[in-house]
Amino acid sequence: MNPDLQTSEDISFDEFRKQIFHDYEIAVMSRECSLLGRREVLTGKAKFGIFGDGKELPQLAMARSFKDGDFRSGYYRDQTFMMALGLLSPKEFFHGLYATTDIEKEPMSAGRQMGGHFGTFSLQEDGSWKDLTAQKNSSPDISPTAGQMPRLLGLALASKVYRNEKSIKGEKFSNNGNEVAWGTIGNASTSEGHFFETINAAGVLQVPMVVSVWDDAYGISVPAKYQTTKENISEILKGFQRTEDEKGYEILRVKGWDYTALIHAYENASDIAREEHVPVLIHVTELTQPQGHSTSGSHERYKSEERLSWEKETTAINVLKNGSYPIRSLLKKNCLPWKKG
Ligand SMILES: Cc1ncc(C[n+]2csc(CCOP(=O)(O)OP(=O)(O)O)c2C)c(N)n1
Ligand SMILES: [Mg+2]
Repeated sequence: MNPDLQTSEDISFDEFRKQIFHDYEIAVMSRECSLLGRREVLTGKAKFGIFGDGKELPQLAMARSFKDGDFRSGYYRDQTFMMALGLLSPKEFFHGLYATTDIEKEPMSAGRQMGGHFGTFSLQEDGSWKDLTAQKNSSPDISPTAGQMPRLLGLALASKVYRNEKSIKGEKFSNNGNEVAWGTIGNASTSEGHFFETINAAGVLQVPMVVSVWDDAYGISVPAKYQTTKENISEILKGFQRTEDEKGYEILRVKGWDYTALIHAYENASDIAREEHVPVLIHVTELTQPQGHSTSGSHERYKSEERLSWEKETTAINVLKNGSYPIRSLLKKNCLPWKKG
């Protein structure tokens, strides 16, 4: 194992429990922001909103494995991830929604970008570089779906170059190539050329990239059967899986409501990409979109009764609250810290 890598230490049961409560708190906070955000738009206080409800759980798992020096290149569903890293507060989230032009209040872009576009700064106010290895980085989202993918590839390639080309000093940009570039993309957007080109190129180049597909089986109102062959992106990318003899990808598939499996998948992906410089695809299935695609539509118009009631039962936070061991037993044993009695 590479000695420069930060290793995850064993933690006590109490610490473990604290982390789960913390995740739950972030998930609930993020969900409440989504619910209130839609209300703000539909009552005329903001023009348009697109939120991360239904996609909370995998983002909490991704945030746990995201280390200083890493980069995100993702899309508009990732508010929970940004909140989990402490890079977005509810107040800032709403300033983004209202397009407040004060950079102190709306630190992503001072209202220049649409809400839900999450960036961090690489430069100090005087124009000099910040130490990017000492902070968590996010390259700001762009509106064309899958447009984040070529940039993701470039970020991952940079780490590979820094590790292998000894004449280049990493300084403020890389710690010997031990960074991971984390991408997120919606299931429908995997139909775009940029996605396939990036997947292929990263497999050829063997770069430290982890791509997560948030799969809620829809792209706006269009169900997966009209978007994706076999309705299953990890199934059709199987040929990219590395073998004993051939380089390729590690492909993981995990259900978006399975908190413990998600945490394991992300820890695994982080180690593989960071240490071996092998790209990883995590296909997160069975995600929901409880309020529909954006404030411009009503998903009740295009989802079946069965789908809508399944989404109600399955939505990530319900699962975190009532769901599988050990979360259920932890929550039974100890009332939630912010709900005394
Ligand atoms: C290149 C491009 N085409 C179309 C759109 C319009 N558009 C925005 S989001 C979206 C659907 C994306 O669905 P998916 O990738 O599954 O993500 P989800 O919103 O379901 O999380 C579309 C078609 C766009 N922004 N960019
Ligand atoms: Mg989708």
